[in-house]
Amino acid sequence: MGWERTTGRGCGPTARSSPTWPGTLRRSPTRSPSPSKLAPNGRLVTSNWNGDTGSACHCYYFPDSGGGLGADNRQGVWTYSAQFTDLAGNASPLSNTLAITFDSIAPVILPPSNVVAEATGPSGAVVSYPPATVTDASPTTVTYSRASGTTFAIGTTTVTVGAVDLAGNVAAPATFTVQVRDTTPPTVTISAPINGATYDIGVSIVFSYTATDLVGVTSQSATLDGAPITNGATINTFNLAAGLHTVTVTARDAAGNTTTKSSTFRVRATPAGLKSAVLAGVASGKIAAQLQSALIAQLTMVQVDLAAGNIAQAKVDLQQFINLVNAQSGKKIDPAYAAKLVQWAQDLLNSL
Ligand SMILES: [Ca+2]
Ligand SMILES: [Ca+2]
Repeated sequence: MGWERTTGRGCGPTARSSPTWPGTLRRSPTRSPSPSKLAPNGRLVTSNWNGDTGSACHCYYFPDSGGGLGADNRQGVWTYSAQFTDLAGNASPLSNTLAITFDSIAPVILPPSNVVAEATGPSGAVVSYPPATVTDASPTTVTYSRASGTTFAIGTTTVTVGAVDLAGNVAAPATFTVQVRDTTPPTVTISAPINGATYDIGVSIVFSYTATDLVGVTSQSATLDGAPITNGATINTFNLAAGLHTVTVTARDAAGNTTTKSSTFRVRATPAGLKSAVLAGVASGKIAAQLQSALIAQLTMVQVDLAAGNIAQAKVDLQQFINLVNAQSGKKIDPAYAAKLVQWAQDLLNSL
């Protein structure tokens, strides 16, 4: 029955007066008693339960809310008392009462919905989820194989929910999943060359970019006008024709998210830039030294014209520079270098 007495030895075998209930009923930690030991309201349930020779313990139960009691209808709260009868037939008063909840039905778990979270770092993300809904007539203890508010790795983790009620009935476990994924592409920032900027010839640009990702960049590459270039490489504008040029950076994370970012810049010679090209050409032997002063003087005239706001004369003087270079192409100026000088100067002329 799950009853115990806490003190005393119960009624003795030779008592002649009404025995006294020896103790206080208290609840056993076990689950509901066997239905076979239950009987209708007020009837004897068992006897000699304490084993004392010649004594009898009559245990009665009294439903607290009426109604019958049987194997199929024994869930709920019931109130019990005990009574002793000795060999002389003397009955003790009914003992104190004890309410017991009969519960043989396991809790039912409704797990929370599956959770999808965005990774916040290489280790995944801290994910919180709502509690499961657990239904039972009595209080329950609910457990989770992975606690809410902890770090879940990238990928899919199955969380198992368990529950047990006060009577020890164990619920069928339920599961839900926590998926941590990376859908955020890397962030690419190109600091040089500056998108939309114009660079004079002779200027060196240190190609510089950063590629970052919350989870991690797994690959990155860059091109200048379609040709591979590495981060930190120096872009020598002497090697670039006048006009627009583009650097493109592509970065990828482990999840395959890809970011492509470009910076388009313009190379346009100034008269000062053309002067530096002349000096570089002389220094490298692509322009005969005796031509240097004439070419530089012509470009100085262009500078003076522009400083005076005389655009028309600047165009005339710049055209004369072009004519001079063309006339010496293949003679005192290397033909390929002459072509570059002309292209730079013509672009400047067209812009005036
Ligand atoms: Ca239950
Ligand atoms: Ca990412």
